[in-house]
Amino acid sequence: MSETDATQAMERTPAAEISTMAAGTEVRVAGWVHRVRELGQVSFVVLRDRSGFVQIVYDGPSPVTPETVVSIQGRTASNEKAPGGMEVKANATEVLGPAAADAPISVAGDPDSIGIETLLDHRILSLRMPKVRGMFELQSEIVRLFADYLRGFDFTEVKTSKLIGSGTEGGTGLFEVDYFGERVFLAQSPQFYKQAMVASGLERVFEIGAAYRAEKHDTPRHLNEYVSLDVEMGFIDGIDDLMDLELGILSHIFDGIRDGSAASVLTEYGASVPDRETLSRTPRIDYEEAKNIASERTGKRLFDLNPEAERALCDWALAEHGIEAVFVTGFPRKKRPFYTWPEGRQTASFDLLFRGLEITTGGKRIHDYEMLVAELPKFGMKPEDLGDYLTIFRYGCPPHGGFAIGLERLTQKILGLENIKAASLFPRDRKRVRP
Ligand code: AMO
Repeated sequence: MSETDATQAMERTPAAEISTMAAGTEVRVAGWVHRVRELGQVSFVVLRDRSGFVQIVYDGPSPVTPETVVSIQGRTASNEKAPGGMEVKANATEVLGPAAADAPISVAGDPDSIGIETLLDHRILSLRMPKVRGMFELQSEIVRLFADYLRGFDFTEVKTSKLIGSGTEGGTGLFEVDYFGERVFLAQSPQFYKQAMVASGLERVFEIGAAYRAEKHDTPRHLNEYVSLDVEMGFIDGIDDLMDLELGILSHIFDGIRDGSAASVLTEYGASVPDRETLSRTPRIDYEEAKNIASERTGKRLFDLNPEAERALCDWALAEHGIEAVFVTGFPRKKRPFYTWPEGRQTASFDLLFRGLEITTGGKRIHDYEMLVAELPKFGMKPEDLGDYLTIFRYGCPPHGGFAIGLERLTQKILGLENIKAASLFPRDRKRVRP
């Protein structure tokens, strides 16, 4: 066996585990060169892998440069100045993937000192920054915990098509796609399909998928493509069932990230999440009451729950209930899509505002065929506009409702990010469709 083969065959030790090993152990570590420090007689290299960092020591100059992917064989040695008090003295270094020396941003730098546009312009490299990457490890946990919780209550995960024949959330904000000469759209939400799956007999479904909004504005809270965490449930009595369910989901997510593998990400961002008891105090207030509270707190007469009102309402909830979250219920009919269950001039619907931002919209749906057909003209719609959607209700559908949480908005608010774009791996906005 050649020396290289022997190196490859040795088990690879995760960087973060080196500090737990005895001095003098023969090890192989592999990863990216994070930082190089040349001191003449010796040089120090910080190696980065998925688990963390380890310090490597070379006699003389270092044979490696930043971002090169290397495999290093060596022996552990105590050094109180090394992370965790242990480093690796290199014996053999093999370059697995060389890196050019002209990187436009330094991966070892602090992402907070670089503007969001620069971070996004160089996304392939900025995603390597441990603090940036950590955000997506957290997101992976959020998604896992969301699914875990719902499966525990007999929800089935579905994946529905993102190519649709007609809009689900109103006619604006649709991206058109040329589908073999026919004009179709990218789904604004899985709204119709998740309802169809309740009526299919699954009764309880959830979906984690992309949603597309052709909104032209460029704000810190909008993306043109986002990940929607959708829930739909049959046989509900009303929207309190849905809000209770959402609090259960969020408590499970918050507990899971506070106490699990993503805890270090919260620490790095100096972030925290509410505990179960605090979250259970989230008030539920009517739309009109919400407007009054927001008007009072902003000193302006508000006719709508605009972003300023959302912030004012969360401040109010924190002051009055000790939680920076509030459910606003009973939105007026003209503010909700045609599929929402009407209650006089209002609707059986809600938004959840968290830390000053709407993170969820939900509601009870119209499941009665005749009632739905009668509602359509009020929205300037005809049954023909809806294709097969009405079939869901024509052939028997239970009372049902659901909601959708925007993954990036939730991440943004958990970590206290200024701009939602930071919480999207490869964000899509007015100017950006690559990388
Ligand atoms: P809505 O359109 O309010 O409701 O969207 C639900 C949630 O999705 C997120 N969201 C967005 N996130 C980033 N950028 C955007 N442009 C964007 N638009 C929406 C928000 C929002 O609260 N079908 C209904 C949901 C339902 O009733 O089940 C819907 O899509 O977090």
